[in-house]
Amino acid sequence: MPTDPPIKAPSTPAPQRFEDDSIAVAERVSTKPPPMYRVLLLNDDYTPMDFVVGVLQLVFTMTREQATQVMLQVHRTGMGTCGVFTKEIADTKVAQVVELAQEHQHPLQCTMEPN
Ligand code: TYC
Repeated sequence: MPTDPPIKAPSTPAPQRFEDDSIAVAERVSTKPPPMYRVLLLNDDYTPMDFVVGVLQLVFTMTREQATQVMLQVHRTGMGTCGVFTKEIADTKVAQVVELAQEHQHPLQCTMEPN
């Protein structure tokens, strides 16, 4: 029985030839994964614990138990990870946390860093 050829990573495609004899050559095909960003929550002395848990559930779709663990990690150590995302998603989540905190007049801070 003939064996299948090995599966290869996508490479730069062959030059495309047109009827007018012109040729289009792809410069490069990128197979790199996108850069990822870690979203961090910072501790403060004023934001209520229940509020932080609610924000983590809402913005990061955590269960109440997961959110409580992250909140306590932040409360005890000063900082904690909410998740790792592509830049656009990390930007959006940081903005959502900051907006919720401002709406409720809590000093909760959220930031992101390259992972
Ligand atoms: N330290 C806060 C308190 O004692 C709770 C808290 C937890 C605040 C996590 C911010 O990111 C935070 N009420």
